[in-house]
Amino acid sequence: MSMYLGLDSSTQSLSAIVIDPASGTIVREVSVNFGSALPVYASPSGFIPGGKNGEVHADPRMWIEALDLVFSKLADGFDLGKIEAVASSGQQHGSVYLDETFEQRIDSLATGESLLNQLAGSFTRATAPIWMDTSTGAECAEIAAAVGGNAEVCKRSGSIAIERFTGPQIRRFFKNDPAAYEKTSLIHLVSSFVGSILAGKSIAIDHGDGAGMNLLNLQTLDWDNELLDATAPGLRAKLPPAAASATVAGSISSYFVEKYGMSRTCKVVLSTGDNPSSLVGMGATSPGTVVISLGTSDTFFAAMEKPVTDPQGFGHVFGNPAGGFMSLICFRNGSLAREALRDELGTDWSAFDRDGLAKTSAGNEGKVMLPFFGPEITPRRDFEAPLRNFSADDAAPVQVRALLEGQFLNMRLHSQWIGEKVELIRLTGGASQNDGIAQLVADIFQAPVERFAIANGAGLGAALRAAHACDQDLATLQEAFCKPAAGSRLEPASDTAPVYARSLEAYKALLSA
Ligand code: ADP
Ligand code: XUL
Repeated sequence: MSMYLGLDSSTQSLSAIVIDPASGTIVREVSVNFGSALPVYASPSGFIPGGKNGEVHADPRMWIEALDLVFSKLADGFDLGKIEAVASSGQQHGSVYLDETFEQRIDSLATGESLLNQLAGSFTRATAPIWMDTSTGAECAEIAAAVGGNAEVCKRSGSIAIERFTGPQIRRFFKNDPAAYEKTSLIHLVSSFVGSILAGKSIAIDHGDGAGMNLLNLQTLDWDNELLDATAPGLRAKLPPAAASATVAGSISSYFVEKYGMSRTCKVVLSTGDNPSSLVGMGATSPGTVVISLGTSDTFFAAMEKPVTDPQGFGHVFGNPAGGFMSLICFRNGSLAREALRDELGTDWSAFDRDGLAKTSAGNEGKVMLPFFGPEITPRRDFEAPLRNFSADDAAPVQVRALLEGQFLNMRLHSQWIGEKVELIRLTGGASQNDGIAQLVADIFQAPVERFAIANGAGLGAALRAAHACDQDLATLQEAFCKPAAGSRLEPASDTAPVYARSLEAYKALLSA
């Protein structure tokens, strides 16, 4: 007994991690890749390709089918009866639209039938908009105008009206298909949708993921009446309540007991978004430790005690599942830009590594680049060629250093609104394995960098939250599970501090040029 299950329904896959706090080990990890395991949905990367006008949607039936698949894999040769609690994490902002039969269906699931067959009839919107969707520019403007401007939306919800956030997506649905909106009796986020199926009843939306909707008031931690009215009529009645992430929603549905051998007493803890969940899984739930994820895009997130908002409107505030709040800033030009320059120069990642970077020195002799190879959201820029204060014909090592320094100076500049000192950086994502890039991050932020062996911080965070909700001490759990890989820690070179203070000024000058 006393093992804990964490699920993570991400863009491309549904994964599961089982932890055993007594031995401090991960005892089981399985994953279902939507594209390869469920080709019938024709979504090789987890969404329906070719959406028009910025639409990026996924078929929610794919997520349901994956849930049965992941439990089959988990139960194969493993006694799921040992699991005391389960929690889920999900890609943020995506929304699922359900009719009045949904709650009754999840409450009476027959084990002889699949989840898909029993739940497929409950959608009022065939597809679910996900976080990559940019189709709601008009709706964002309408919501902002209705409540008195974006500064007001940001003050209330922690973010200005953002295209991918759930409120603007709901408004677009209401405008485009009012009859289907009317028929919708329940709207869930991806995370709370999965959690509801597990619990056999509609569960609340937690403050972590709920804050990514442009609907949650960060002061009252309830849905904001003005934002609800600005979004769509009768919306409060269609939303589950908002609640603290650590809430136990109930026990597992008998479907999972009878079909997969879960214990009848297994608790279901509220779900949260993948970024709040990663904050837990990366051991960063207290201010001072920052997580920088270098994936397709780069993200920067950290715990904060009070909900301080970004006066420029680029950053977001979400709930911290361990209590309090967290910042999140997304930089679209992450690996996308690094790959673009690598390919343009006809080089490989070695040019970005320690030896490649050693051909130039910190500060790049004042040569600075705005690292935007495509549209950027932090700061907002339409597509333009990267802007340099030096020649585009300079040697490859100069270009590489200029790009990397530009990326992390941009990150340092646009995270200053958080107002917390960066004491320690936990680096994750594909590019974090690159020692040259990791050292540059340490130098530009003047803070040590640690890297983790675990790739799925969100899934681990979910499992840790499940254990925490069963009265296990979170700090002790994080000490046992959130350990940096041996030899992965890098210290900042202190002699680069004044160099990067000057570079930051040069970067700001180029940005406002
Ligand atoms: P995501 O989860 O967003 O799909 P990952 O965190 O898996 O992304 O990161 C994948 C990215 O990591 C790749 O697109 C690649 O650009 C980058 N990457 C992988 N290895 C290296 C390396 N050695 N140096 C720099 N970038 C790398
Ligand atoms: C955060 C965001 C993404 C998704 C995808 O605002 O849109 O990080 O959570 O995982």
